[in-house]
Amino acid sequence: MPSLNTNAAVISGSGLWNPEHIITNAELVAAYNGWADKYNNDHGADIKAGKLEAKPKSSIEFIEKASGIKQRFVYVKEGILDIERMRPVIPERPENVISDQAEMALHAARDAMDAANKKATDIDAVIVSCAYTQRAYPAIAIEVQNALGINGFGFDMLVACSAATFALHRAYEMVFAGTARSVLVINPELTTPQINYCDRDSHFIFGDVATAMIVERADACTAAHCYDIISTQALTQFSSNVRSNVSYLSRAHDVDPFGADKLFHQDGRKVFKEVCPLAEKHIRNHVEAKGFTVSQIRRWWLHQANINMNTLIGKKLLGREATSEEAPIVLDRYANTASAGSIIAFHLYHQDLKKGDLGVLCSFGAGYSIGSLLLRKH
Ligand code: CO8
Repeated sequence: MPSLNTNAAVISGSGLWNPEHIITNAELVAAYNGWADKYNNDHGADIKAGKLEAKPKSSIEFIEKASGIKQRFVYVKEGILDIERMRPVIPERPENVISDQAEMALHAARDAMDAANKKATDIDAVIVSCAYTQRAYPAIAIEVQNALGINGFGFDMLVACSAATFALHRAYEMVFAGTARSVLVINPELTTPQINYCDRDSHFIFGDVATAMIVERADACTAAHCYDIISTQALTQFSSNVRSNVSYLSRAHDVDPFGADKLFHQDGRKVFKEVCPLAEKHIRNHVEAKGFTVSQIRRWWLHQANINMNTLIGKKLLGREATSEEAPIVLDRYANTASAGSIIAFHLYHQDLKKGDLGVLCSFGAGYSIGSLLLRKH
């Protein structure tokens, strides 16, 4: 590794890959309601006797109004809409075949490397960071590193909604410290296997996608669009209001490894109420600590969990509603993609900024966790 003496780090490229399959709200609601009807019919006697609660119906109007989501990309569509199954069919691959998440990651990684004009030999580290990895080891990052022919090292990290921003923080610190010239950060968010498609409150929330970014030394950057990382800021505060108990311990606990509590579940109302003020305060503190005001921020690449959350945070920050140009929304097309949402927003809406324009990239959600980066077009 060469000895490095610069501390300026930039984001020099981003990448995005989405699966080819889409599920609309109408398709999802029809499947859920079909399943609920069957459940209520099959358990009619117990429901009548008060031993079981009837399953309530979902609605397209509710989903769109409560979340802003209109459709989601899914890695595999087969099985999700089958009322006898209600989960995707993803055949297990043999150990000598690339894993699903590494394959998703590679698509986004190549896109980001192209945007940054970087070859495998320019990169010293790979971080795969997302809400779940499909196995404990070997790291998905090392599999991707191997597939791309990158020297150096790779590791996986999990921080739910803030996996992408927290990984960018680590990449920034590695470049800053001189332990890597260039870091490839990838977020293969394969969320659909963890969704309870029989839960009306959460069946519509998530989609699958992969995003990637290159963080490198400013003096090595040759990209057309490059962003100085002015600073990073992170906050975590423990909460079980968004939780998944999926665990290798289930085998020892003698519990159902696929029980409802092992899948994504949340108290969405509480998350909304508690996270919005936390995120607003965090972002304002971050911007002002660096001597700027929020009115100087040209673009907000915010976490994409719920449109009403983003509208409220925008209003709290600016004292008015942010325009779609200032704070772009992608969750209507992509749904909540765990940590990838703010990276998708950046990827699709960054090229129009002018030299010197400021932007904030910020995630907020499970943990709770909030991660922000203050960026300036180079
Ligand atoms: N159709 C019709 N009615 C419904 C439905 C539905 N599908 N779902 C709920 N309702 C009903 C409720 O039962 C309730 O009825 P009642 O008033 O009779 O009790 C009524 O509608 C209103 O329900 P809510 O108060 O729950 O509705 P909200 O307006 O709060 O909207 C949301 C629900 C959309 C869940 C909203 O609260 C929200 O988005 N909150 C924020 C959630 C959030 O940001 N969570 C963080 C997500 S975590 C993350 O981003 C990454 C985690 C890791 C990835 C995991 C991958 C699997």
